[in-house]
Amino acid sequence: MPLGNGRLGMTPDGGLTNEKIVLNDITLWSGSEQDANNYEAHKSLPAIRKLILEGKNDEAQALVNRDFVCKGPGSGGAQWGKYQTLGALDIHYDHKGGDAVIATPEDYKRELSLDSAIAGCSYTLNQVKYKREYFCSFDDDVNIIKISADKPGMINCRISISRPEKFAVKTEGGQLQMSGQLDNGTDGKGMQYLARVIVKLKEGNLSSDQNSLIVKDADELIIYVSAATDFRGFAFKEKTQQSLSSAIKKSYETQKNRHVVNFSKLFNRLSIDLGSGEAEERPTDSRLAAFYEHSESDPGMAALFFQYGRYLSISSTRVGLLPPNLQGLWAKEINTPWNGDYHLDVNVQMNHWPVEVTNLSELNLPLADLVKGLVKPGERTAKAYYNAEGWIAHVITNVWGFTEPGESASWGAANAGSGWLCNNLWEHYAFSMDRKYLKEIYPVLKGSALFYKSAQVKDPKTGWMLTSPSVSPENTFYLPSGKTASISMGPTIDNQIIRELFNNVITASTILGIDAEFRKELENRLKLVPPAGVISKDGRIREWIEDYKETDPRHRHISHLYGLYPASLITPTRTPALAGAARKTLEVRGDDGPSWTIAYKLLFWARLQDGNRAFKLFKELLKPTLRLDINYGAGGGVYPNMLSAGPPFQIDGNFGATAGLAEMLIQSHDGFIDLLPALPDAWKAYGNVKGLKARGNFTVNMNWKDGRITGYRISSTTAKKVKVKVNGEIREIISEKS
Ligand code: FUC
Repeated sequence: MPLGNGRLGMTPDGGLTNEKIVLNDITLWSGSEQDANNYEAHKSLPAIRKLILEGKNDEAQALVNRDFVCKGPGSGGAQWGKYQTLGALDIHYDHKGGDAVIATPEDYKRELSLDSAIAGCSYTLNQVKYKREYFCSFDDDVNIIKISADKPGMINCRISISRPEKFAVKTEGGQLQMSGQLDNGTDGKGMQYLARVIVKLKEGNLSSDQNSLIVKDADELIIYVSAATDFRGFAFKEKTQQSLSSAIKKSYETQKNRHVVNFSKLFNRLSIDLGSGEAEERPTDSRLAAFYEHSESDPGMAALFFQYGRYLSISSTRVGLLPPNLQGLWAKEINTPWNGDYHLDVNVQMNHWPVEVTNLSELNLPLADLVKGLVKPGERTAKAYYNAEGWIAHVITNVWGFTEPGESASWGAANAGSGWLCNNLWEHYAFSMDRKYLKEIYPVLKGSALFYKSAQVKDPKTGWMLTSPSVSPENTFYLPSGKTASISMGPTIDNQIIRELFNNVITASTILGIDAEFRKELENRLKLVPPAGVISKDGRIREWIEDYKETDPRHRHISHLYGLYPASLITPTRTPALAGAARKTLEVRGDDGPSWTIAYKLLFWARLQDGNRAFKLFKELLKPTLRLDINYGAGGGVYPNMLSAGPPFQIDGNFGATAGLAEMLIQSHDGFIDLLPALPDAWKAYGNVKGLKARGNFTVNMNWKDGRITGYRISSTTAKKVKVKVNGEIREIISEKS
């Protein structure tokens, strides 16, 4: 049951006698800032580019691997770091009567309330009803666990805290503390952290030994856990004590009420009802199993998964801090898969796709902050490798501002990272219309555009200006010689990103009334940027500028459809031929893959306005699985707690699906608000949604019956003209003032 308040996370497992509660802090990273730029790299650039032009991409790739990757071990190194679990709280319960004689509890139940962000666990043992309640408080910024029983003196337990490495535990004046310092990859003196645990008892006794707090014969127990790190110089020792002191002064009910009030301010902005069915009464694991077989009889599942995604967004990030990483906030290990980092070739972007349209706009800001921090190091990288102006980030980053190429050419040389991030930054403006924000991010967008503009080179064959060297994220192709390579010039995604970014910078500079000259330069350059898509011999969108065949036709990345989503360069109405080629591309790629891939395909089909196909992808995404291996191929799904399984656990599948479900209900990228653009048969009968957002800062409520809109309301802070497509007809209306 993942809980979080945007900084602290807690995942209780509901163990009967031994409960493990995984703890997290979104800032807890090993590693440290480094300069892994190869400042000589640009000297190899002419040779690399020449080999690519000669069709010797494999030789170019060897050169990239030699001279054009980051210095040192890159993401495999200790300095690069990892997002890690903070540790775990272990509670050993001693149920009176002796656990040994108890076979199974009665009425064992665990629950997670999405609209209050509180988890629960209850059961009856030896005629005593026990209840546990957990939340990561949005009030005092501490984790709280309340354990009670319906008979006095029944709470007996030992509470300890640990992590797999780099920790020391002590008890002091009734407080249990765990502290430590992670490896920074240089002198070992990396990030410091501290977790404090205190308890409040009703009746009973508290004692402690060196490593644990021991509770005897209490009627009720409340555990408070505060934790923090020294990330960005945070006064973690003082702050953790202050939050505890503040929390303990309040009654449990007051704390809980304030928690719910604060959380609800975000969560309650949107409500969704897609109809209900009997399946809702089932426990989640059995409901998931049934959904995969009979999805049409459980329309509420999509609403649940959608709201779960919103719940996870609110729980895993907060304004002023860090964006959700590959595990959101809920890593349970030290060696987190893929370092639990920020992958820039789809994953961190996907994590943010739902936030605007589902009315959680400010949750995009931590990503914008992260990106602002990449500009300075990215300028060094642009110079070192491309002798170019502006800034670039390649495929992966961490909290230490890594922008260098990755350690291997096949994936590490992608040029798309920084430009793709700029899409997220732009979308926050497109939805919020916040001019002040636009002014703030303009230098970031401009710097990114400047990089591409100054790094592009002319392809003598076509006359187009292209990135070189680059890769289409993580994919490989056959050269005519039969050899394989990943390095090429101007992969389609780069061209789409550049087209979109230049247009956004042109629009932004016009709105802000600045940089007329640079705007002109971009306008001119745009004439030399390849179109949004080129159709291959077999009717698909080409992934590369040449009509190469990919080595894996079912490859998980479908980067060349970037123009379909998140960009809106390809649409069924404006570019029907390209939309058709996008369909064909998706047919060949197939519907399976790691969960994020399935979610992305759901989004693509929603943009192609095929509701039933999008729904099929949703069903695929909800395939129950317990797999934990690192998967690059087929087999994505969800775990019984509905966290997305790549496998392993990777939260982008949850967020991508939430964005996809929203995209089935509303779209606003084509100059008008489209209500129900991709409604599947499964949701036709009835629906009611309140609080969706559309570009232009509109809030949309609507309901429908038998596939037709029966009522809608579009509001905005000031009444203004807006086009809306309702039941197939576009009309212009004046929005209501909200
Ligand atoms: C990219 C994807 C993988 C995985 C990883 C975190 O490398 O290709 O499937 O999602 O990011």
